[in-house]
Amino acid sequence: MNEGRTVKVSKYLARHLRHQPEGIGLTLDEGGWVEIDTLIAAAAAHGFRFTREELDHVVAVNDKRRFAVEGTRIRASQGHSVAVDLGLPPATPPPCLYHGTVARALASIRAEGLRPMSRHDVHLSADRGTATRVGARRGRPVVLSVDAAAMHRDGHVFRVSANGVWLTRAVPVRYLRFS
Ligand code: HQG
Repeated sequence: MNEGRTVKVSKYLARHLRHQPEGIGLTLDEGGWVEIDTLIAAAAAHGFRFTREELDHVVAVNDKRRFAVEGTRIRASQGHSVAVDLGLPPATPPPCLYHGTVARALASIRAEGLRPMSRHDVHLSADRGTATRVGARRGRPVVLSVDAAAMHRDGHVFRVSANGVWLTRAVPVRYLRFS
């Protein structure tokens, strides 16, 4: 399976497992899971064919381990805009987490802190490098530091996805460092 095909199948899976399952007539269960056979059949019925072997390859080689397979089912590990409950337990974050963004978002972030925008949660990274890559998707990256220790102490709930993304509902501006 070549790189282009892998990316194409991965993007298709991300779109339908996170954002638009109904676009191909799929219903995710409340944990975000769907039967792999059902997914493959729904995609084929809507003009996009891939095999179980291709799906397994995409899941295995995905750079961010975006997808989790459990038995006969698959789900996206994070990043949803549709309502799902990933069932992740609250976790204690490292003292400092990072968020990658771009300069044009800063005025609004300074005013209202980090918000989940179209997703469920604000996505935070444990290392600067990952946050830099996240920000770079939108332009020249700006990395903000989050005082996760103080947030945790103050009762804000953190969870960590199966692929190591730290999730929290919002980050009030007092916990952000902009330098
Ligand atoms: C910004 C990718 C204005 C925020 C990545 C970001 C990640 C605000 C954008 C995952 C704001 C939301 C998520 C505020 C936040 N005012 N802008 N108050 N609060 N923003 O895509 O974190 O490749 O929903 O800085 O690797 O960029 O899809 O979030 O620029 O893990 O697997 O609003 O998506 O993963 O954008 O990325 P997103 P994100 P995948």
